[in-house]
Amino acid sequence: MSSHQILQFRSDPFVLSHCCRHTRLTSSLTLQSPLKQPFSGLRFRWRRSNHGGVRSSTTETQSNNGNRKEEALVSETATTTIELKRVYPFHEIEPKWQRYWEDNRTFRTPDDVDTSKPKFYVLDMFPYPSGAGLHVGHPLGYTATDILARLRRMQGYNVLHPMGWDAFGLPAEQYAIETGTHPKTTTLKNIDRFRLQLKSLGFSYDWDRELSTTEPDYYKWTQWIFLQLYKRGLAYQAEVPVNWCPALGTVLANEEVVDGVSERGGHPVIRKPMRQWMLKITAYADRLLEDLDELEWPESIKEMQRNWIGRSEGAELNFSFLDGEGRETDKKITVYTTRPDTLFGATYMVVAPEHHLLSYFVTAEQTQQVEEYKDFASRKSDLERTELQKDKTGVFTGCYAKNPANGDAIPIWVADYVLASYGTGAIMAVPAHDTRDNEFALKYNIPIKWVVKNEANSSDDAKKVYPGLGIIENSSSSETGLDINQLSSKEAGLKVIEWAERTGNGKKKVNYKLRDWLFARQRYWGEPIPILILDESGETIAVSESELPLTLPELNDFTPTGTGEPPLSKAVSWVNTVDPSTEKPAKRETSTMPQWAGSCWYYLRFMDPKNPEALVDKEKEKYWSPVDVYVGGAEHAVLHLLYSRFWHKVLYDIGVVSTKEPFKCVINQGIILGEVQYTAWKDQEGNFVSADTEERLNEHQQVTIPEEKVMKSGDHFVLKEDPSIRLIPRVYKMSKSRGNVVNPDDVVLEYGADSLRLYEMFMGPFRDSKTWNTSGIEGVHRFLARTWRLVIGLPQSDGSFKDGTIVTDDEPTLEQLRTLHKCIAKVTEEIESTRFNTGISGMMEFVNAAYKWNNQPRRIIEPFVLLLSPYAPHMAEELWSRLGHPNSLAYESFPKANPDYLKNTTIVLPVQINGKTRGTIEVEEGCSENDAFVLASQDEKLRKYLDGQSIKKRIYVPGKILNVILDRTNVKVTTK
Ligand code: ANZ
Repeated sequence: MSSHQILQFRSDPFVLSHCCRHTRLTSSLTLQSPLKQPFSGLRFRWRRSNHGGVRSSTTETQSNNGNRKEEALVSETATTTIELKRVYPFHEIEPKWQRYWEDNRTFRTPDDVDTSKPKFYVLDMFPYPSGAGLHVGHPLGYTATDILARLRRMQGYNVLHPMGWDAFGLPAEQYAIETGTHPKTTTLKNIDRFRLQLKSLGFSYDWDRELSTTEPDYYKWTQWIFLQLYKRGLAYQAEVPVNWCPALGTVLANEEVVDGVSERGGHPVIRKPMRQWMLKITAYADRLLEDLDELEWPESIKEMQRNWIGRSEGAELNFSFLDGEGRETDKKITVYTTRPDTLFGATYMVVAPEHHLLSYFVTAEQTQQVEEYKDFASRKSDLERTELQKDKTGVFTGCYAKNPANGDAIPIWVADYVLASYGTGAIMAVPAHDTRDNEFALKYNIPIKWVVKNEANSSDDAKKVYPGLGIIENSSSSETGLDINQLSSKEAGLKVIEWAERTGNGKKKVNYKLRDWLFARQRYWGEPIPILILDESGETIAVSESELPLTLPELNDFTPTGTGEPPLSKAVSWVNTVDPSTEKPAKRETSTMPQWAGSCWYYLRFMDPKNPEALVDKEKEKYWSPVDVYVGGAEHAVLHLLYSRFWHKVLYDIGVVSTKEPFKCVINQGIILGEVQYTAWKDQEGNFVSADTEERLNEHQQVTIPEEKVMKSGDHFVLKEDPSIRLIPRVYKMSKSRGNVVNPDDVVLEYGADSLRLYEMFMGPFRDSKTWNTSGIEGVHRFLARTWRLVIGLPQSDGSFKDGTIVTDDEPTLEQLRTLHKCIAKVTEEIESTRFNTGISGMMEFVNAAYKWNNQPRRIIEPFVLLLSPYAPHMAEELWSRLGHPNSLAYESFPKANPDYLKNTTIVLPVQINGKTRGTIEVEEGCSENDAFVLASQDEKLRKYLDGQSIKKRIYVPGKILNVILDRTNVKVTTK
């Protein structure tokens, strides 16, 4: 962790060291194990504060009757150690309650829940257990779902809140290639670490339902789903281009290719067609689109999904191929266009370099050039090819086709801005009305013909590309009889389609951007695809369902084969088999499923994780479906959610699930960015140069300034020691290379899990991105410590806390009840609206108010502890148990706000001075005499009567009047 960390844990005993900013003294102190000996005699010195100075800190003193006064304990000049009164024994409490929950299986959701009760299924996007362990970004979503789960449990719902591992994938395989460690070994080790870390944060998962996508019991059903897709023609094989790296002799995933070269080694990567398994997600495109409307998802995700599916309406039009003499042949090139109204403006055609008929359209003279171009294009990704700002390239094929609208012969080009995978892989190019075609035509001197009039057009714009709609011109032909002049684009488009359908020149067509899903990887660490290929015929045969799971064979060598064959082909005795039904020799499919597979349906298995007979029991599925709240990163807004919706719909069609959609509500948590870093510049002599200098900053040396040396000046940040030096604050994503990654383990050790949970929720609105700030944790940590002392009392002289609490059995006052019920209403509403940060503010207000009370009645404090429990469950459990409850509070009823105590209660109180009404004040209904008097003396109008006067008597009738009788001997004579 960063340099200002105050606790450094060494083995045992551990050391607490810290630094006092002003005195520059550092002290360190050896402790017993914190679990055994909590804080007795523990001393510390103040930490760096947010504002740089030592905080003028306060703590409470407590008189015998429980009265407290906050009093200043240390000042800026404090130099020596002071007693640690801010903290509470979280080191003791947290492991204790984690053990309790584990031993009692507190959060187990039994198989046979009482289904007459309402259900709440709250799910986290399960993590890939990477070697790096948990990141502070993980607990953000996990704390939010945990708060929801805990709230709903206490509100009487049956809650399903599970956790598992999306554990197949590339990093474990790459590690295996480098070190020889089996991916399974690495994966299990990482899972153990993740589990331990999650448990240390007190999440209320039902660990009995834990699953890993890599376990045969689980992937048996992933394979089973694949077989259902295969049987329905939704899984098929096709030649598709893959990233092939000749030097590494392997197929690479998109993320392993950076700028056309392999991430490992920097070798060239080309696109090469390969026979691959595909899933026909396009068959579900319409339903995936339509059903979005019913979902309570953020509009932004729905829009991303709509764009990804990319439905467009247009036409397929046929252009006849002309032979060498310009005669029409019966060979057709079919194009897809969304602008049939521009047909008369098509002055050339383009086919994609991979178009299946391309070799047919090339003249002998152009063959070499076209072949070279195909090779050139194969080295680019689709993204590079279609980027608008990229220079367009292409080659003339030497051949022509006939524009069906007017009979013109137009040249056929090959160019890589047309993709083989979209539409028909060929376009009619209309350079007057399509930007890319326009660029291309200008570059290669191809005629441009304007056919759509822009009504708002000025004469200057006449020769510019106009992609909009308008009125059609230059669009009639006596030869074909088609005339669309003067029609609007829309009318003209419909007329062209109608004409094309009538004359056999084309048809209406809906297209989708969505492509079928490439469902195979040439990798070891994935689910085997349960398919056999007969040696003789090459026919594919589904492995029988009774043979599932088809387990991944053991392998010691994970390196690529060099031929493009997947590593599984090395498991020769596994690969070579016979088809049990015909006894014909066959080979097993050696590609494995992509990492997306296991995460497509895991939410179903959590409902019934151990079922050997079915993917999920029908009754259980009916009860628990759909997932009520699904929380995860926005990076999964498109593919993961789309793929699982697709599988879910297939499972719905075959009667495995009862709902059309898997996830009722999806929430994306924001990203946690690293702490703000302040940059300054120094010249050659080592003097600081202000960031607003005229000089060029990049000629100077850049230095990072620690936060405590920085202060704010107006809208800028400056050096504290020299405010004329302006600094630049920057925020970066947390990354290893930047060294700004915060490890949650460190935070838990230093502040406790409850503080981490609370801090992550308090950082800002849940969905927003936010920057990490360690002093922010100190703030919530102090709040927890205050809450602890509110209920338990102050530490004893040796620093330890008494058992039990200082709570009394007094009847609560009206004011106390009002404060509590306002807090209940606020916390409940804020949690239910996933505004977790403002829920915490509500609790902070309560604690502040409660510190002013003379007593802490049980009827107030107990409900407050319950309110706190979803956020800070360890502390809440401990307080609950000290309040005399033998059982966990996890299933206690969540407090309900009584509306009687929520009414607006301020009243206008007349104030008399010596019997004369001199003004009014606004007070809370149950306001005490003292508070009313304080308010009166602060009132601008009343102040002049009261300032400097001695008071003889106060007569207070609550809710009616405050009369202040001044001491006559001291009456100030006023002129009024
Ligand atoms: C003629 C035309 C004229 C077009 C015009 C547009 C504007 P969306 O809306 O995304 O579906 N197109 C068709 N297939 C293509 C492919 N495989 N690769 C690249 N571009 C392709 O886009 C459909 C439009 O994109 C089609 O309509 C076609 O160009 C182009 F003024 O046809 B249009």
